[in-house]
Amino acid sequence: MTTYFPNVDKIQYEGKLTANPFAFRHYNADEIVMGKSMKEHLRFAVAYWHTMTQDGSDPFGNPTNIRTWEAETPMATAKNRVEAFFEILTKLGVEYFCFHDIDIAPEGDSLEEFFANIDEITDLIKEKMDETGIKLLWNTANMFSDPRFNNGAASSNNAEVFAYAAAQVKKGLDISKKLGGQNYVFWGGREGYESLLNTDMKFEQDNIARLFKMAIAYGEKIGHKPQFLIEPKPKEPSKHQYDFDAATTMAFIQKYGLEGDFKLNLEANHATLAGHTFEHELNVARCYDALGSIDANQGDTLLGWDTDEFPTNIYDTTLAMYEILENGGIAPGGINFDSKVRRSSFEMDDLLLAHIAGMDTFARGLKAAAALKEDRFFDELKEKRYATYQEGIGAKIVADKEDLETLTDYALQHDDVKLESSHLEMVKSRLNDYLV
Ligand SMILES: [Mn+2]
Repeated sequence: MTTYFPNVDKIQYEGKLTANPFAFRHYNADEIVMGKSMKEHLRFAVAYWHTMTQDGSDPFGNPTNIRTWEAETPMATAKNRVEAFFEILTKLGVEYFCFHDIDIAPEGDSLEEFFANIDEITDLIKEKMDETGIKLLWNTANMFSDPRFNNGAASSNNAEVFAYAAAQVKKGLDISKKLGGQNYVFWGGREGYESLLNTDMKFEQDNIARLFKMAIAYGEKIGHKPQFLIEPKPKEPSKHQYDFDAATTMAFIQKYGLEGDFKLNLEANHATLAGHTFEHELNVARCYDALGSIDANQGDTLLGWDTDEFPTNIYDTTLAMYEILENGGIAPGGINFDSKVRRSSFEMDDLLLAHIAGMDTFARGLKAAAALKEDRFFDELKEKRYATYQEGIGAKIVADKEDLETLTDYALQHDDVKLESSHLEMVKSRLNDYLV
């Protein structure tokens, strides 16, 4: 059997003192944290697009990545990629993966040829899944790269584009059923507008909801209902994307009555592009019981675009994992590395090193978040901060027993309000103790 990573065996946990770069220093799959194994908490997934098809090119430079799976024809390359991908998953001990339709199979010269290529490649993927026990976290249709999606997919001004997108979604659900996909994602990169001068925003959003309802109906028809997820992003490639952030997307989901079928797939770098922290977006989703899955990566605060870097910031992963613990876990979603190696990390083995870094960073985040939860660090802070609602007038307010008149009577007799300091600097300093 061909191996694409001949120098690396299965990655093992060796503890933080190891000098072996091909070892986990913090991620110990079977270690129990708060009653569950780390792998059950984290449900890691590898993203086909960044890991298998990203070539290291940028708007100013040619591809840099050395990829030994490149072959004579696009189909031969696609088949090699399946082999290499499952070698990566197996060596990392990652049990889930995600892909867009165009990542796995060449588009060919027609939609019919594209679908035939998808059928052939998903047969291979299914064999590998059966052989290894690795599962499909989610798949999606790429409805943004081809020039036909210039003006959107479901939100396009051209009905033939809508039909084409619908065909891709149908195929996506067919292969989700074939591979036992647990979730199905919609990311509307081109679902937005360039100028309101020629855009009917309401019409376009109605059409996006139409496509989503068709997806729900088709899932019911074929007896396969993955958790549907919408992935918010504020901009890039569109100037203004309709699924701007978690709150905007929840308004959309509620407006069109999609709450029973749709949750959110939240990405760290999309959160920061929207001017939020990642934990803010996760918390918003939790407020609506709509935290579905996450795309793990990080942006660069010095850059205004979506850099999709592997997560290495333990502060961020700790606060993200805290939200996930508060959510009671992320299943049937997972932690998908929507992350790409930097242009200068062009060797094959960098793909493994980058995932090891990301997995270790999330493992550290999990451990720190579990300690925060076990110590009731945030619970005690918040209990104290909202204590005035536990008794007296506060308890009556939250029991809905007061009104503007009764509260006016109360305030007239209690107008000497005393506040307590938040001591926020001390809180942040104590939080640091959990990270190191
Ligand atoms: Mn991104």
